[in-house]
Amino acid sequence: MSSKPNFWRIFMKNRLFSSFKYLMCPMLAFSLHVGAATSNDFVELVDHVPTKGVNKATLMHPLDPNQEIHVSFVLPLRNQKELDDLLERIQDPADHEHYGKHLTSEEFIERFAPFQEDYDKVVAYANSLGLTVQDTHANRTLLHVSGPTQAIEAAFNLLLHQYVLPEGRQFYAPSKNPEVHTSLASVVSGVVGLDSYAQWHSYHHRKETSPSSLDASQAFPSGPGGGFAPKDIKTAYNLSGVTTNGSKQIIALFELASYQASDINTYTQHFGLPSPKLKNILVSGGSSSGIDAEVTLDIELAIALAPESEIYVYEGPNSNQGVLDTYNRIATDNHAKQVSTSWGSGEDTVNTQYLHAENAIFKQMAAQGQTIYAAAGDSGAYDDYPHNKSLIVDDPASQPYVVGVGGTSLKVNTSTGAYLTESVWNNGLGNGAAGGGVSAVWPIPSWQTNVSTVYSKSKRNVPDVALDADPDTGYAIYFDGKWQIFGGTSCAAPLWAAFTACVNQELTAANKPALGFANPKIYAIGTGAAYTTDFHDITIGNNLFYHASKGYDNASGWGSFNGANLYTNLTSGNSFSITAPHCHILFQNEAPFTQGKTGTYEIVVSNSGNASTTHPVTVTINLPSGVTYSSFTGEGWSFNHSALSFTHSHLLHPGSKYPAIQLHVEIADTAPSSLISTATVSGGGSPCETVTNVVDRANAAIGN
Ligand SMILES: [Ca+2]
Repeated sequence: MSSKPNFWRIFMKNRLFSSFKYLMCPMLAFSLHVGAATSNDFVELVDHVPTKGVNKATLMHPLDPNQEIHVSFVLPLRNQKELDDLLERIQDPADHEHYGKHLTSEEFIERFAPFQEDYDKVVAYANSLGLTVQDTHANRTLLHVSGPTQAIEAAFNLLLHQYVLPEGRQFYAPSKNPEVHTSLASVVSGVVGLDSYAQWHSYHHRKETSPSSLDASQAFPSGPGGGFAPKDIKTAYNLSGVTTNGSKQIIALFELASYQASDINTYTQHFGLPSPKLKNILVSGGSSSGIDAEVTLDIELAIALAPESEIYVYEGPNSNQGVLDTYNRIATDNHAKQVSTSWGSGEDTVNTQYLHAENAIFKQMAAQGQTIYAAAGDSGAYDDYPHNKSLIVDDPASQPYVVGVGGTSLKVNTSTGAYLTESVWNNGLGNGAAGGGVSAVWPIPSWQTNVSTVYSKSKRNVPDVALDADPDTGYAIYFDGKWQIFGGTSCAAPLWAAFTACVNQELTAANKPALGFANPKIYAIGTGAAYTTDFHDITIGNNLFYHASKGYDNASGWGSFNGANLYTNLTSGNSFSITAPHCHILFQNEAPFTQGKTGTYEIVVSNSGNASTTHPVTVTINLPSGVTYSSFTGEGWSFNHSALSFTHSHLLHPGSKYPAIQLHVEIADTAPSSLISTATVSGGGSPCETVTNVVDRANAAIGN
């Protein structure tokens, strides 16, 4: 202990000197605009100290003043009430106008993203503080910056301290909440990355088996070592008859580590699957954690059920800032309609301002029709075990716009591979059990309120669904140059995402909207007549606290998919109606045309779909040679002469029609006997429709 005061003093000297240098920057920069900065010119951003961690930890020393710290400014979305309302309507089958009408990323940015000028203001502020802008985000909700500890401390008027937990793990945290200049008070809602208390874990468990313990007499599961092979998963979960394979679909995998492509190639070659279509997207410089079994098994299991899909592997750093930036990149890219994450942290290890920043990203995914599945954790009802044996659920599985995926133990017929029984995965405290319970943060979502068996009637219940996750009934995975058997809810999440890729493949081919945020549909099925055919209801076992029971339970959600049945339900629209406008066009001539005279076409556009049009509708006419435009009548239509097109900007309700267009034309003396013209209607959110009109010209001699 005698050396500690000395050590402390040396650090403090450095700090005082360097803090002074950095503190000058914001003062000078902002004094140009707002006069001399005083403490009144700064506002505190609340809820940034990880008090739960700090309270049980021992303060060690100030953080090294030269350590590089990465943080992201968080900018709140605009029009949040409007967004919440839109999300409700997008998932409401009774709302003909909005149901299934997902936004593009551009539409989302236009309606809900922070303004560019506000984003620019934050960039200028970061520069004035001497911080380095590392990355900008297309939706302008995050700005990734970095600087040495002393610059971060000066920028936000706090100190960063190093702590140690009783179990020996170290983390750093701010001494107090950060402050930003008042001119940014309404523009910045938080700063993520000021502490490293949360540890983002992956949720897989390897089966420790010696080859001699394998029973060679068992035909199934048929993978190396007795693990589930891709076809075994399909057999057990009734997917053998589903012929889609994820073609033209992209699955995004959220990762905080990397993988070895040779492992994936061996997996696909061994099982006779197509060559993997992998794309790596490094976020915030990528991960520094190296090769990890998690990434490998996520990829292999996504391929197992959707072998023709493209797999986008998003790799970011393992920190709050890295996690947030990586999720946001998946949302702003909006390439993947199905996303899987097998990384999480106890809901109590991150502050609510962080959870709300994550939530904004998942709302954007929902608005864009991206379905995200998250592993519910592998410590049963005690997500922070062994650090803490309290009832805690995992983030992001407990987020209200995420599908939380729990774990089961699946037994199949060892001769045929057919489904036999399924119970909640529970190998005992500390040995792996299915995550599930009740969120301490999020209120119960609307789609969960009419479920009688949920444990909590006021908070979000987790998980939503489940799938085999027991390493003892685990999956054959090729990792690190050898075959191994893995379980964990990590395995269940990518399989659900791959199943969704197959569903979306069929929906897309049928011109229907993507599945989108799946919980409203899953819960509608769960509480409906199709539940027992679409799902395997888990009624046996517990996750160390919550017990499985008939219907929904907090140990296994609604259970595992009965593949082909749920697939058919989700793709045929039995459980919900697909709605869209359909601009139908009538295009006819009022009377036979005569050479050298005028003729008249009548054009009527009606909406025969079951949703309103969403933007202006245009009719374009293509006239044959010998017929030329003369004049038109038609209330509310604007005319473009060079394109020979008419546009109406009023939205058209289902079953109604626009005022008719009377199009008067001149018929040349030389016009042929058969005049073929076309009219195309487009816009309004409706598929394009083209109709042909053939008018036989009357004999000029008779007409005269
Ligand atoms: Ca159940």
